[in-house]
Amino acid sequence: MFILPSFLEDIVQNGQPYQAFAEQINQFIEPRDNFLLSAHINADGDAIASVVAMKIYLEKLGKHAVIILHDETVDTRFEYLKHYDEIQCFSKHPDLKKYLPSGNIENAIFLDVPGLKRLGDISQIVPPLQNAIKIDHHPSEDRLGQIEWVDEVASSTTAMVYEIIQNRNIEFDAALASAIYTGIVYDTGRFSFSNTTSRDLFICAKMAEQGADPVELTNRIFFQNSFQALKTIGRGLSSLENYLDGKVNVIYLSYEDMTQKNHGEIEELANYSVAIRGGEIGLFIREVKPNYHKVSFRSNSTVDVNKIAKVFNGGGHSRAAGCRIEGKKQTIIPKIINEIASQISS
Ligand SMILES: [Mn+2]
Repeated sequence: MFILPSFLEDIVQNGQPYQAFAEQINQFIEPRDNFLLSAHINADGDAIASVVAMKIYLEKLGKHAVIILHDETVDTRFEYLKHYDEIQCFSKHPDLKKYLPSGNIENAIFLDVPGLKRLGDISQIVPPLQNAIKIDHHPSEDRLGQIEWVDEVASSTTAMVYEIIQNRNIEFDAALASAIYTGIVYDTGRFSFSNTTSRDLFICAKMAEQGADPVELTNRIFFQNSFQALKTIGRGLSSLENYLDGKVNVIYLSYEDMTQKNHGEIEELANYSVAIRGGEIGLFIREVKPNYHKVSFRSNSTVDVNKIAKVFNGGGHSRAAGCRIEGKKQTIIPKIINEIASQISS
């Protein structure tokens, strides 16, 4: 156990100290049991780690939780996390009795997800508002619970879960510390994105003291690709094209290019799309089904890519967002570039 220095307890985000939210959330959890834990579709490192960390915390409090996601497959880079094997897929009829003594979902904690659309199938089993809470750092889309702690400045949802746990002075064992470290190192792009704060470094230093291994975790997440994935990354890099006088750079992979199994392993290409001098916005577009594209937006500048993604029914953060678009490469790229051009000029 460690005690936060008082100046950190007083840090204020969005007008309220962390501790006020953490306290409220702990008061919600304490009298309850039989929790559903869930996160956004295509769960990433922060979504998975925040859910896992919450499950470990609930267990330490003597409570029971089932993790159910929309996704049929979960990124195998995170298989080292405790409870990874217990992540259930909604469409495969999860066994509630195995995890919940009551056999039913009574309460829910939604993590790293701004609204119903991003929950996918899980939106079908959302309990009444008074029995649910949301902890997230995306711009909010729907109300999902009676308490909503939404902090758009937080680096990651996992960093917010840390605040909730430390509010109760619970011991961080190695499994919990590794989950917290994973979510933060993932969502900050190993402490390189603009969302990285001294607070994240502080938390991760504490987690390293409690048994998280920074070398092992960073390498597992970022530097252990399959042979096929690295070849695909190479094809993506050689596809690079620029638009709007070099302000926008595009990496494109066709359906035939996508030969690697784990799509999570090539998402680094999104970050390469803005790793170009003079570039302001990067697009990583891949054809995940014939004539159906997944698009990742990255912004280096003041351009809010969440706004652009929203035009195409997607969303995310101001500097990193995504959407899905139907159509052929030749039609969707000009559509997106035109939208960016109009947003830059307005
Ligand atoms: Mn996140």
